[in-house]
Amino acid sequence: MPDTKKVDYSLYLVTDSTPAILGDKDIVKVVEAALQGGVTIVQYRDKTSDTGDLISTAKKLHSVTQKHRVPLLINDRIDVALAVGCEGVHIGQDDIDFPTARKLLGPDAIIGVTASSIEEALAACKDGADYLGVGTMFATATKTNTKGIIGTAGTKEILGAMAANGFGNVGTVSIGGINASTVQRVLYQAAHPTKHLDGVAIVSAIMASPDPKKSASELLYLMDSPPPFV
Ligand code: TZP
Ligand code: MG
Repeated sequence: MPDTKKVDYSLYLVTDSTPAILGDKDIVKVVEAALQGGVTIVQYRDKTSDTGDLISTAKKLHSVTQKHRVPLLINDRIDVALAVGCEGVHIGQDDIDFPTARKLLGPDAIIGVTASSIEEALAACKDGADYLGVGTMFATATKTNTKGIIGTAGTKEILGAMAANGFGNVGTVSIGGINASTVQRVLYQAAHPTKHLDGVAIVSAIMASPDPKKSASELLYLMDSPPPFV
């Protein structure tokens, strides 16, 4: 990855627009508060809105992320990322293939891929993914159609395989069930001696919080503190 693409993955916010998580709050206000609390990268993930609404919301989100000098990625939708001119996309195993995404978005875009196994992780690294969303860490109500719950042990194996195959420089964020009660355990237990996680991806612990700014800053504080059981 070129140096110009240095990205801080440490506190990676994934949005959710469903009433169960967002309630009747304004997504842009929640994301802005989370940015004030220290979120370092944002993924706009919205599985239900039509293309016009996706583009209009993504444009609003992009103006707040730009203000905070934080990248905005779009889940699944290359077309939306291109329309908005944001920094990249996140794609799953069943979405557009990586080479096509890279061709459409160009070398400077940040492209992340979900990986649930060593095979998926290494394939995405070989394709040239900038980072991997590794998971699902723990079962979560936010996404029930997850392929596999891999826990800290599965995550550690993926990190070790990445480093062993020369992909230690590819970013990694863990996703699924990560909140203030689990974040320290995730970072500590999933760390492989040759590669540790670059960050954690969070949906409900920030998007559903009554105080997203406080929740984000608490998560960052916990990430910087050693777990109490060490
Ligand atoms: N992919 C795997 S788990 C997940 C996604 C998008 C949702 C994680 O949500 P939460 O609320 O942080 O557990
Ligand atoms: Mg997807």
